[in-house]
Amino acid sequence: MAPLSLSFDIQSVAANFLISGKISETRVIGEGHINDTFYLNTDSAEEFIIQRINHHIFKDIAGLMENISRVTSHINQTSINNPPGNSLKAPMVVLTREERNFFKDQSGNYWRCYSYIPHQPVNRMSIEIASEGGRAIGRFQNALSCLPGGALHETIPDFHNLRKRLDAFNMAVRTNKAGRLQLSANQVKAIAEREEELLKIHELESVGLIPVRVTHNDTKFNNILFDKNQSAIGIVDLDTVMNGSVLYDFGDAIRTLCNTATEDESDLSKVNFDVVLFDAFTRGYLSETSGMLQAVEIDLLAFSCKLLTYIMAVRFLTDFLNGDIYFKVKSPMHNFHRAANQIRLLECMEMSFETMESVTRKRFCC
Ligand code: GN1
Ligand code: MG
Repeated sequence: MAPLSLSFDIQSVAANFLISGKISETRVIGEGHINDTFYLNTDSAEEFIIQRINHHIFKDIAGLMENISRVTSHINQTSINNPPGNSLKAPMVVLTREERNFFKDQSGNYWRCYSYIPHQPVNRMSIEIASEGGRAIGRFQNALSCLPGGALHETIPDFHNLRKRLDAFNMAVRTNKAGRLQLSANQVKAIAEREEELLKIHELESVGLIPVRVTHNDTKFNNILFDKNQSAIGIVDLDTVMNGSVLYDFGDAIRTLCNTATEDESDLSKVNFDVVLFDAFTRGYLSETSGMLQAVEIDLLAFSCKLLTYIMAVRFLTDFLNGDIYFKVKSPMHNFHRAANQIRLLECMEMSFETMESVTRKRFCC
């Protein structure tokens, strides 16, 4: 995959899509670790997103785009029928001039185009935004519970399979490809110590005790879009929408929302777990989903936050040990810092765990 610094002629890429009007602005946006994202404006003020999809990670682009077309149409259709204040948009796929939902260029890059959802960046987190975010994830899962048309493609097999993630991690430790094992001794130990405990959801899942639903699977809080009134209006980054458990969506949203530092922060004294935001998000989430969730799911919500944080520590450290072959990095220690950050966050969650469980197990109904 060519790095983003290798500049693309986005105007030429855009010419392949059904974009009316002349392009007046293009710029790189987004903080994703996998795809490359560009914003486009036109002289008719119609705004678009163009993305280069990382086909080394998403190996079945046609299947992926079929999923996305189905999911975005369904979410937008459901949204039309919802009362104002309860609607949620997904970006619409813009077709190519050949009426396909992606385009492959001569160098083998895969591109797609979306309509842009105007929104406001969240500059200051608040209880209201956290709660709105929880409602949005809940509404999204609710809407997907009646997605017509059969099973979605599995865009990344075993995406949240902790057993497989740990196998890959243990292999990375054994092979020590990048010669970085010694540097990571403390983090490797922290991961090994928690293996047995954190495999609990995987084990319940393997024997069919966790409901399989259609879920987002990458619910970083910044994948929820807000308007100027701080209402959640959209959900983006739909590449991993497929069969999964609501627990992964809940845990991943909390992992990113309640960290008092960014995921990349290397000063671990800044990393803490914000219980107030956790409470707000959980209330919002359960107000939308308590009718849909089974007892086993509610019971494991707090645990899922530890799990998702642990999975990310495992994945970042595996990539560090392998020499940074998966996540985009800005420095050689980037993945190391991310892993250490997630381990610190996990320790904070462990300290607040009783409080977290008392919040999730109250089963709020409004
Ligand atoms: C990746 O690219 P981005 O930031 O949307 C990753 C997620 C991780 C996240 C960690 C397909 O998502 O699973 O949670 O980084 N996506 C994929 O920041 O691996
Ligand atoms: Mg993503």
